[in-house]
Parts: sequence; C-alpha cells; structure tokens
Amino acid sequence: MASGMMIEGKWITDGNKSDPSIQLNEKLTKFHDRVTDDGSSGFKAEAGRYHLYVSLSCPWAHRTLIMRELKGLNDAISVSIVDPIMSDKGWMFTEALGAIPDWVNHTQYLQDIYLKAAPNYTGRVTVPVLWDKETQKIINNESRQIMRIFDVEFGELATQKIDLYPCALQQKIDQTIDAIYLPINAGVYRCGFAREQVAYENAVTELFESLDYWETVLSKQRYLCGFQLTEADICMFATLYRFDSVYYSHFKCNLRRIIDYPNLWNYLLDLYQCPEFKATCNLDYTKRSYYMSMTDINPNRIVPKGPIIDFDQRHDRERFAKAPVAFTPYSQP
Ligand SMILES: N[C@@H](CCC(=O)N[C@@H](CS)C(=O)NCC(=O)O)C(=O)O
Repeated sequence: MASGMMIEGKWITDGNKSDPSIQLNEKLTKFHDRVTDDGSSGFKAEAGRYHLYVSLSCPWAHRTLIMRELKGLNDAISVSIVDPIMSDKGWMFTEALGAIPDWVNHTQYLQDIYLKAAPNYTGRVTVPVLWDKETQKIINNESRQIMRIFDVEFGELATQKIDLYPCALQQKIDQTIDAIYLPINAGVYRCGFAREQVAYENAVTELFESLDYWETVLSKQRYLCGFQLTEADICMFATLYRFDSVYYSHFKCNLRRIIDYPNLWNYLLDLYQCPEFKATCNLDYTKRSYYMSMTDINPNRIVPKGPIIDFDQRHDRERFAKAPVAFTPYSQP
C-alpha cells in the first residue's frame, strides 16, 4: 500500500511498492509520546483536544477506532478518515464515500500533518495518527500504543466504563497480542508482499499454524484471554474481518477461509455483532482500498464482487457465557 515516504521532509515515491518490512516493524513508527489522565506526560487527556487520523481499510488504524467506540470516546476524540485509494503522494483527504476530510488542519495529504509535526521528517507516512490540537504535534502513530492510551488514560472521559486491559489479565493480554502479531496480524502482509516462494511459504505456514492454534483455544472459551473481551480480541478482529474478502485472494492466504474454522468464524460474528465493532466496519471501502491501491499486486485495480458474507448471521458463542474454563498458556506450535 506504500507509494512513497519522506526523506528529510521531502516526499519520494519509492519504486519498491508493498515492501513487506513496512508492516513488520513496529519500530518504523517514530512518534511514541503518551497522553496521560493526569497530564504527567505533558499531554493531559482532555475532551476535544485530540484528533485521530485513520483509514477504514487499515487493520492497525481499525484497532484505534474500535477502542474509541468501545470506550464511548467519540465526542471526546474527533476523527478524519482518508480517501480509500492511496494517491501518488500517499494518503489523501477527500469527500469520497466513507472518508472524512481534515477539518482540523485543512490539509490535503497526510504527509502535510507529518510535516507540520516534523518539518524534516524521515520515514513512512502511516495511519493511525493521534494529533494534539493544542501543541500542534503528532503524539503517537503506533496503533497498539494509541489503543492502550484510549483504554487506560481516557477512563475519566469514557462514557462506557469498560476495561479492556484489566489488571488480572494484563500479562496474558500483552503475551497474546505479541503472539498473534507476527504470524497473523503482520503474517497476512508477509504472505501478500512476499517476493520469493520460500518467504511466502514460510509466512503462510506460520499463519495457518497460528490460526489452527487459536481455533482450538476458542473451542474452549469465548475470547482469546478467557471470558472477558480484551484488547487482544480487537487486534485479532481487525485481521479476521478482512480475511475472507481480502487476504484469502489478494494476499494468497488461501489454505482455508475463516468461515471454514467453526470457532474463529463464530467468534468473528460475535465480535462484529457488537454495535461498537460494527460501527467501525466498512467492507466496501476496505476492498476498494486494498484492491485499487496495491497496483503491484492487482495491476488492473479490479475490485472483486465476492465473496458474499453475512456477518449478521446467528453465532454460537453464547454457549460460553457462563462456563469457567481452564486456560492453557500459549506456546508457538
Ligand atoms: N506499526 C504501525 C503500522 C501502521 C501501518 O503500516 N499503516 C499502513 C496502512 S495499513 C500505512 O499507513 N501505510 C502507508 C505507508 O506505509 O506508506 C501501527 O501499528 O500503527
């Protein structure tokens, strides 16, 4: 999805589109400040002060949107949504279907936001971005950290008092987010962007071994870390939601579909049918973005009509509502 990057404040279009390392390295993001509820970080959690820049197709940005909804922070934290189609100058703001222009900084390209924050910026121009209207800075552009900030630091402003990082589960949640990151969340990109057969085969094998493992875990309990919805489920959902429509065909992740996994499939339906998850999903925008932006993988930019997926069909996850289940610690297969 990459079309270029900034070198010392200058945009360069990089020939090597869809570079697999992009998705693989959390270290590629450069802005890692924190907003804190007491302001000790220099950035206090305040309603109306922060703005989120996202794409609806990006699974990383999707995490931050779901957390914002689940915590009921929509009034406290405003949002702009880029045009689904990546331009030659990177992410762009338009009035396209599903997009919301940058009515905060009135920029046309996301790179302008990076330049406002760091005139000599060198690096990728990625979503999500958490912007501070008061200091005119990018606070953070790493989805996992932004998700955590919304969950932990905006508690006072949250209209929904839900805790997705409860004390008793914090170690397990971090372990689980780490465990699904490389083989699944980044794994689908490793498959899709692979340049050699062996790299693809390693990635696709690890991906499905990991999906097989979580299929087993979810045959014993409702969520990844037990009986309670946590941040780890948000991270898993963002990949599973796109899987059968995008990753299966576009990225050749085609040993099985998620619908072929009874527990992963019903788990996906269960999460999707939570209004806070559903409110952040736009499959049409997502498909246009992937199939029309990655011309090295899909040169004719044709957006497939199928598959026809009914995410509102009945699921069987209530069977877990009550029953306590022993949890076996995760170990790579
Ligand atoms: N590690 C970052 C990854 C963000 C990321 O890779 N976003 C992609 C969209 S899915 C992007 O904006 N790519 C544009 C580019 O790399 O030029 C995070 O989790 O926030």
